[in-house]
Amino acid sequence: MCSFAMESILIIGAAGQLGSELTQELANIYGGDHVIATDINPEALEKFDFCKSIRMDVMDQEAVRKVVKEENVKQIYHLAAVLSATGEKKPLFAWQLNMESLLFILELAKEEKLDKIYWPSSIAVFGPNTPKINTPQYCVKEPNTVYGISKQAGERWCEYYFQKYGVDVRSLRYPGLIGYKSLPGGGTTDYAVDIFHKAIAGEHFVSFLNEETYLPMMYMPDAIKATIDLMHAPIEDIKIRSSYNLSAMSFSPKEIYSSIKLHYPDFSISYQPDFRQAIADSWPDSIDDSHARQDWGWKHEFGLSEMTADILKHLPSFSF
Ligand code: AKB
Repeated sequence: MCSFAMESILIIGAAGQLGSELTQELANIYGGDHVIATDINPEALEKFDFCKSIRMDVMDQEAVRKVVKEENVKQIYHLAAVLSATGEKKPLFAWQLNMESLLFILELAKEEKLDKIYWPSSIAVFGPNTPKINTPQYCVKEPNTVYGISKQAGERWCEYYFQKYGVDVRSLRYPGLIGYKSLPGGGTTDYAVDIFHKAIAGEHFVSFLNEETYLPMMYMPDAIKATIDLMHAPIEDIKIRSSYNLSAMSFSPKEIYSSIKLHYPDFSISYQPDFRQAIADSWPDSIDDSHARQDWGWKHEFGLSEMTADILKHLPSFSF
């Protein structure tokens, strides 16, 4: 008698900022029995009581291959990465983790004939010579962070595996992601999450970016919706196989502070730019995402004031 494991979706790096919320949404859609949350940190996996969870290091190729085969994995969301600020502190490690893991997952998808792969790219693929305002999909990209270089190279590999081997890999260039259900780690846009925690704790906020630094940003529910919409779009609608520009809003530390101050009038801020200022200065102020809107119907919901009101409504009673 032979038995077949039901088809599964594997999330690598599930305990991170994006993974925590995406895993929940995938379990809502497909059922917890079909979703496997994996992360290198075993304690962080405790929150995934609504789906399967396995402690797994993406650099342990045999372990990943074993899970894919034994659990009949058909789709992988590969979210594990070192982000921009941490990447500048550990450049060789960031390159190794970000690149080797992606290449391995693409190769595995080819060998095992997986249905679909999702891999996040970022606005970090752009650099100081990129047009800063309404940055187009196709333009000069000369990233000067290790994270950005790894995302740019990763995009080329994604397109290569699609064109040469037919691997259905899909990707979005996320702006800074802001949510209240999980904490980011090691990014340049993280200040826009930290600021809410300081506001509700009644504490002063010190911004590591100066007051006029505009960056593209997105509220997490929009990012989750974009990811699911992209992955559900018919294959013929996906015209870009590197990664899609994606946009919702753009603001500076001063503007998000003002938005929060409307709800918390005593909230105070000061500015002490550090090494992350140079990273932010090399990235676009705003993004043109018309290809995503045309090809698969992307539409964002939240702007700065809607996001601020929603976070300040939920964060005070949310426990990590
Ligand atoms: C970071 O700041 O490194 C990330 C990103 C924009 O990809 N949030």
